[in-house]
Amino acid sequence: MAEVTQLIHHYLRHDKKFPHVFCPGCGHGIVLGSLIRSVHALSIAKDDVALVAGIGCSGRMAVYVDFNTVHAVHGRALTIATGIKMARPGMHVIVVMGDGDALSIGGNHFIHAARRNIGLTVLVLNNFIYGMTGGQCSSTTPTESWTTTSPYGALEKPFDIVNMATAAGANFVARGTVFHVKTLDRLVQQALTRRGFNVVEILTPCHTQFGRKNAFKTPVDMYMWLKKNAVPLESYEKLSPETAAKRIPIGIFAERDELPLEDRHAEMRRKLAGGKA
Ligand SMILES: Cc1ncc(C[n+]2csc(CCOP(=O)(O)OP(=O)(O)O)c2C)c(N)n1
Ligand code: SF4
Repeated sequence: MAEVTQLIHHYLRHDKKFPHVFCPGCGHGIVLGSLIRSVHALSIAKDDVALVAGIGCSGRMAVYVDFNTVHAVHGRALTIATGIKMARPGMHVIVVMGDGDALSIGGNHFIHAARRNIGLTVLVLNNFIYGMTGGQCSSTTPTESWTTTSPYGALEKPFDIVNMATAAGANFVARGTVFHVKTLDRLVQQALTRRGFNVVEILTPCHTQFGRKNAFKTPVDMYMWLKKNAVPLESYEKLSPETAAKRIPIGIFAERDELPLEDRHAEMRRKLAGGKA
């Protein structure tokens, strides 16, 4: 335990930025732990990491962790991360966003960053809601769920982040949860070692704004919900269509080796310089 605490202190701005804002039991803290463990396991130096986060509860991560950090404008984390990666292609540029940040206000940037296949590691913390601002519907709120802006049940169909990232051209696309922590660490580590646009959707339902009105009233109910409903892809594929419709597959959904944008850009510059650059 002491070792874990020491490790975490090495990576956090623990003397300045705490106490944190996460509600007790919120999965966002688990994602932060997974990110720290993954960076540590891969021996990536803190100075070689740029962490860009959007706005929202998830966005607070950039404030807490002692990398090079930007707490960006809502929905624009990917634009800032794109600039950093193009200027410093050797850096590990990690982007942390909520589902609102990534798929609602930032949805257009998300599909185009995937299309460009720029070398970013993107963690989308999908809590099905706008957590920080009081629990309004987001683009991933399941149909018929109750939220502050859908008091009679949401009418719209949610985006499937994995399908969208895969269709738009991302090199690596995975989904994990804050209940399946060892799997999550593995997925985040794989994403960090992949070139090109790599996305891990992380299911981390907001029990405060979403769960209380829907399927889980407490953090424990939320973790039990994830335990029951999130199924490894290999098992998911063997389920009957009726059961599969009620479950969410987790694991790796796309693995490609397309050249990242920054490499194609470097190659173009080399050609324009007559092969001398
Ligand atoms: C341009 C702009 N519009 C709206 C807001 C208000 N706002 C702050 S956080 C947020 C929602 C965040 O939701 P999400 O990205 O899903 O993150 P979560 O808080 O759920 O982790 C909104 C709408 C803002 N900060 N800036
Ligand atoms: S409001 Fe929801 S997402 Fe935000 S810290 Fe609380 S539980 Fe987590």
